[in-house]
Amino acid sequence: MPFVLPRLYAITDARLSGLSHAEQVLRLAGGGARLIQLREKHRDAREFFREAEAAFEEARRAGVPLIINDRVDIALALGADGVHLGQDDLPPEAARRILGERAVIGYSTHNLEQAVAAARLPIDYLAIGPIFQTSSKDNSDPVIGLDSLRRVREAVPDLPLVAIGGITPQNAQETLAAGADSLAVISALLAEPAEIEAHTRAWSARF
Ligand code: 3NM
Repeated sequence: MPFVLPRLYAITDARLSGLSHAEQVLRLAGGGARLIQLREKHRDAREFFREAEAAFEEARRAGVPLIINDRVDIALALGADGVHLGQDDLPPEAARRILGERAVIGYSTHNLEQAVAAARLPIDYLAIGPIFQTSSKDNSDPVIGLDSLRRVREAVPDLPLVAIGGITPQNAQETLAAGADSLAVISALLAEPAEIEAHTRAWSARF
């Protein structure tokens, strides 16, 4: 059975929010998030693992699936629901061998060619971006825009598709209309830490 993505795909960012991953999970889940990815680009494996353990506990308590960005080892050690891989991480085939059939494996792509190639991989969903300008990713790939998103949707009709990069309440509707099944969001949820729950609730209610 294909993995069904919720409309909102929340991603943590400890630098932007100034909060632990566990606290972000608590607030995002409190606002109704139905899927959360832990993304940590600045800590070593030991520190990230410790944080991820605490965050996983919160996610389990809230009944929200948790996906680990980049780190197959941490996903496996935690027993997390899955992993999200970039173009420079372990290949999805290897992650599948390690994590097994039941794990959710997502994969980042940044242009049509990568997205088409990804359709042959053992993945559960495809991410494409950045759709719009973003300041949440270092060395981000060129912005691809909604037209490219439409082309990816046409070329890869059968894989669940996550749009990422610069998605806000203002452009969310047109991003869904261009073919995204789900919207991955960092700053529009986390930039005001005191409002994470309220913003997540507003997104969840609207989409
Ligand atoms: N990946 P925001 S863009 C983590 O293009 C990430 O693959 C991207 O954050 C990609 O919602 C991005 O703040 C940052 O723009 C998304």
